[in-house]
Amino acid sequence: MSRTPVILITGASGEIGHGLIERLSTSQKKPIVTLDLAPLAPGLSSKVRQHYIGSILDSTLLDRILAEFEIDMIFHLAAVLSTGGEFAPLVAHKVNVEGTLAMLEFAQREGESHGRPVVFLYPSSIAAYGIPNLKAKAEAGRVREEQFNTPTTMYGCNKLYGEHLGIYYAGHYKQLSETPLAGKVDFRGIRFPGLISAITLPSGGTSDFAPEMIHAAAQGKPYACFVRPDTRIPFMAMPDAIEAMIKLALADKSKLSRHVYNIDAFSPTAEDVAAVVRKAFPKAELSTVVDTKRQGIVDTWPAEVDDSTARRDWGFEPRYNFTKAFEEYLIPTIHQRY
Ligand code: AKB
Repeated sequence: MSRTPVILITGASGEIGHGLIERLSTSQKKPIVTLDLAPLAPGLSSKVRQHYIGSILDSTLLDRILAEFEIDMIFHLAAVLSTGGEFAPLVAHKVNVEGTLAMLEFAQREGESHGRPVVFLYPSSIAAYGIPNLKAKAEAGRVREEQFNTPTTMYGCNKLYGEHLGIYYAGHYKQLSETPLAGKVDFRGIRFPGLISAITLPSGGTSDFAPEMIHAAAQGKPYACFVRPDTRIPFMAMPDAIEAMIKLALADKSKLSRHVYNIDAFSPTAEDVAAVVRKAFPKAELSTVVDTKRQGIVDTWPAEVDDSTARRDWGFEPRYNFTKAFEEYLIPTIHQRY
């Protein structure tokens, strides 16, 4: 019996999965199969061929998926984020490293079985960077992919290592065996900035202060921001993150000069975000109560990254700058939500 070719999304019930399923279900002909420990959000089940509830570490479940479907493309979103990972580092390692390894091995096997490489889209993160102090952060400018690769969180270490595992699977897998096995995984990664969605809220991240501030204000709830007002890291509106993932996944491989790319959109301070939130929601009750530990994490992340290679190789171009993200996406969409 022939298997149906599909796109597989792991961690599909998380904040990126929501928009990715919506977008892929309208733009791609191929059916979508999803996997997560949790059910899909209401309204999404009808957009996927099948949702599996289970773990990326369950090899029996992965075998079941392979028996039924031919996987052409994987969006491997499942991860424990940077704050969550500091509370449970071993769990983060298991999910982020062992889980990624299991999915790469899965992609490798699948690529071998149908004779062409499986595109493996891997969301990495600005957490892969670790700038030693605020002076160095201020002087760093737009940080390039190969600079400051010294993360300080378990999640950052896991993401950086996940990138290296992907590159290994793409180019060097079992390099001493007689039959060449490398190249059956077409690994493509993006180092995402903090993401801000009008629809979903992240959980367990350290860039969460911006989306939390906006969603709290929209619901009329008070919010105490856990970082200093002058804290600056890169952010991006969720629709641009989703477009970028799809664009890189579909990009002509011959144009890609690297496996992992920075992308950037805007870099407001926490105070800049608070100011537009106050303007949009004049009754917003925003304050600051610095959590020195989480502050310490974002202080190691760059204020801006250099995404010129993504722009050149596969035409990355965000639609939303800071003003547009709020005026044209976040505020109007969030008003409909609450
Ligand atoms: C986090 O804060 O952990 C994530 C990220 C920047 O990757 N949002």
